[in-house]
Amino acid sequence: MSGFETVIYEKTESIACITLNRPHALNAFNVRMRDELYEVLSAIKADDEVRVALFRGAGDKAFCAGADLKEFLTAPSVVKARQIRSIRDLWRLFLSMPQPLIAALHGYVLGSGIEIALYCDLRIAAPDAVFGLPEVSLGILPAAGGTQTLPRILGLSGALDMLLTGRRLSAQEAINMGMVNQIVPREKLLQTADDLAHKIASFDPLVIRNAKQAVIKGMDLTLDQGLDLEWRLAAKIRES
Ligand code: CO8
Repeated sequence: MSGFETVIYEKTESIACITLNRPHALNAFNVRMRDELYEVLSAIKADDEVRVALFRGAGDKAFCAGADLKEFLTAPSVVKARQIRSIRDLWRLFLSMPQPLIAALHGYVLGSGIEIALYCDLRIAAPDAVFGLPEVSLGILPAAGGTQTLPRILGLSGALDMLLTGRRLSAQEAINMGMVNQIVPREKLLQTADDLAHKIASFDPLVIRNAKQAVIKGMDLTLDQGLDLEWRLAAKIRES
């Protein structure tokens, strides 16, 4: 797949790599990026060869500095936005991805940027990563899932701390709060993420996909229901 303007999609063996590619605007998320990510994720989801997908940001300064605020000022009406979301709901697509997603994070990881990272299953950060949801200071609510994904990862108090104050977290705070899995020197970020992707890709993909499903779906179930789910998925694998 090629010809995208805002993302770079590369597939090497069983690893897909998606680079948010608007470095001049700190990889701000615009409508074009939404559409291109939708296309790329749809292709990855349907591609059984892909075992792991890796997200990164182009340039030195940011993974993604949030929604494109310049474009937001010229946004279509709420009705139009709702129509588009019902046709191509990128955030539900993220949530439905069967393959593990890894985010390699550096620099600014703000607004929609952190919301993309929160849909990933593993987050590796460089020491310069800065995390924040500045939406309240802009007079809006996070609308790419942040109010729902953040408490599932940070717990209630950490999520409310970030959401209500808009304060930014350093990489160290983010790892202390459980938002990132590891911090590695900037120059080792991509290699570490790639090594992790290869390690996961070396396991049986059916097992990995079902392990992910058990955990992600189980989060929304009672423990009792979760145990049933786990049993069903484990049986499916045994039978295969
Ligand atoms: N949108 C558009 N352009 C941006 C954005 C952005 N979010 N962030 C940075 N840029 C551009 C700047 O305008 C600048 O462009 P130019 O060189 O042409 O002037 C270039 O990127 C470099 O940025 P700075 O010079 O500002 O770099 P600094 O290092 O001085 O500052 C900051 C970095 C602190 C990240 C600063 O750029 C900043 O505060 N950016 C905005 C961050 C922000 O508030 N993002 C929005 C979060 S809210 C969100 O994502 C939820 C959804 C909101 C609306 C939904 C609509 C779709």
